[in-house]
Amino acid sequence: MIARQRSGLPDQLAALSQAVASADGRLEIEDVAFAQQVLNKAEARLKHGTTNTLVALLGATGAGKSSVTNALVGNDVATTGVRRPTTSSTLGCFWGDDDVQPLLDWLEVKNRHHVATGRAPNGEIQQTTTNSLNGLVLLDVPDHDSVAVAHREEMERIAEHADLLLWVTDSEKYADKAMHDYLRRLGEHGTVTAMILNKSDQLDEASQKACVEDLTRILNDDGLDKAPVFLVSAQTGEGIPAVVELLEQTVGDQRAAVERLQADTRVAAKTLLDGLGRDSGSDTVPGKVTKQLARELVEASGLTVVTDAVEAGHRRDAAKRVGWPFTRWVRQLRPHPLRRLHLGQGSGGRSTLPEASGAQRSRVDGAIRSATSAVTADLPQPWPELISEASSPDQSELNDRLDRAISESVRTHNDKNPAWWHLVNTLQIAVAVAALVGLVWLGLIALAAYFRIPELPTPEYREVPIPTGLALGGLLIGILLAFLSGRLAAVGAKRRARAVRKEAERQVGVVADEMVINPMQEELDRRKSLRSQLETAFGQ
Ligand SMILES: Nc1nc2c(ncn2[C@@H]2O[C@H](COP(=O)(O)OP(=O)(O)O)[C@@H](O)[C@H]2O)c(=O)[nH]1
Ligand SMILES: [Mg+2]
Repeated sequence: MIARQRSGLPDQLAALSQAVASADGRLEIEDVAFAQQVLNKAEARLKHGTTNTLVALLGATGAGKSSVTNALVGNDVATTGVRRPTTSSTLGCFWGDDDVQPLLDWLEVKNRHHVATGRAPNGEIQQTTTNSLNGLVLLDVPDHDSVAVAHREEMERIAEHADLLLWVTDSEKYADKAMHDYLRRLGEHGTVTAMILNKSDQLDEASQKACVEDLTRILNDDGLDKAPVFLVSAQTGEGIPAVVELLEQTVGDQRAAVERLQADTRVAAKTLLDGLGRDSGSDTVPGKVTKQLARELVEASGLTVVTDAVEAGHRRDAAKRVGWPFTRWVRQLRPHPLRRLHLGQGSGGRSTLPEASGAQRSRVDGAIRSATSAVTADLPQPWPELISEASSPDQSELNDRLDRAISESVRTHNDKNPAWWHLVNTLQIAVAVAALVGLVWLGLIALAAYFRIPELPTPEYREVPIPTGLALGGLLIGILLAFLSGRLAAVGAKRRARAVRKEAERQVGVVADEMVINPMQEELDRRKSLRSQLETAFGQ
């Protein structure tokens, strides 16, 4: 028998148990239930330790199970022949200590026989307590082909719980379809399966050889290439010592129980792995899907309306600070563009971005759908459904969060008015004051002339009368300054709008990640960890 790493079983069982725990809704119910059965059985079987080895004799009616039992026990403990009342229940023959009883209780085998005999080196049966077969529990099981449902159920139950499956057949029955159908399902159990070709006394040497070869070939086809074939005659005792040797080795190794459970674990893991579908290779949401989704969400969230308002608002704010002081108030008559969207300074709460139109909403839906199908294209059900469910956010929550992302990004870039505004403002006021002083001065001169008051002295600077210079210069410089500042502010407005757009795109990207991409990724991660757990359970 080829031994698998004994220490592997606890890890395999732990991994299978983890997979079962997260399998709900993700793997086939029956497959998960089967895996759970394996886990339960393993737990129960291992509780009884591996000092005893349960060997089940399985096969069709009349193959010689009971006769082989008797030959191995060295005593007629099992009733043989065509009509036997005992074959409706299992007979358990045990070698060695009585402490095997709890194990037989677990197996629900009531019919028990303590074997207190052994074989002397010369092959003779003798009374003994020290025996190389101590720890062996040989189970004479009801017929595999029994027409009675209860018998077949009993046979299947024992076959399910035994550590080593010892099939008994003969030259007439060895190709039996029912037996090989059963064996094929045990493809992983090669190391805990052996075949006894009984009644060798009925065959000449050539036929014996042909039978063994044929049976070996069929077993290979069944996937049980590791299962040995023993040519035996229960009647003459031929070949029995080889079977005894196998049993001694198996009992001595104390590995059959673990190997049996490992084989079961592999079958359960393999079935679940098959249900998981093939490894599609990519288990992360592609970067371009993430980017495309964020882009679509930005478009659908009405960001352009907002950045236009940011730009206009910036120009309006600039005009207020650096515009021509005499006409500043005109622009302030109309409401602030951002305030109108409830996005301006000091405006809290929900913004009044245009409600998502039907077209925008379906654009969002479409974007999410195409992100989902890009990710699930290669996956079998139920994964596309699970992933699409995970990545379908609540519409109003999504709108809310997009809205907030945009308000946030406007706020981030709201209160950083450029420093030059202050400087130009001071300059504008100084220039305006100069213009006013000039105008008032000129007014006074005009007034004096009107009332024929002696002419006021008009000082000059380089032949330009100072009041005239102040008035005209002040007005001209003020207008020029306002014009130039306006140009500069327009550039600044564009830059601020761009910054808001960039920040909004970043924040919308975060929303897209949190509400769509991450839930999708989590489901993909779950599939990935299921796969790795099942691969561990399979023993890879
Ligand atoms: N010739 C011959 N007959 C056998 C041998 N083993 C069993 N038989 C006979 O085959 C019949 C069925 O045997 P049994 O042990 O009851 O088969 P079971 O139904 O598998 O338990 C009985 O009549 C046995 O005497 C054998 O090695 N050689
Ligand atoms: Mg029998």
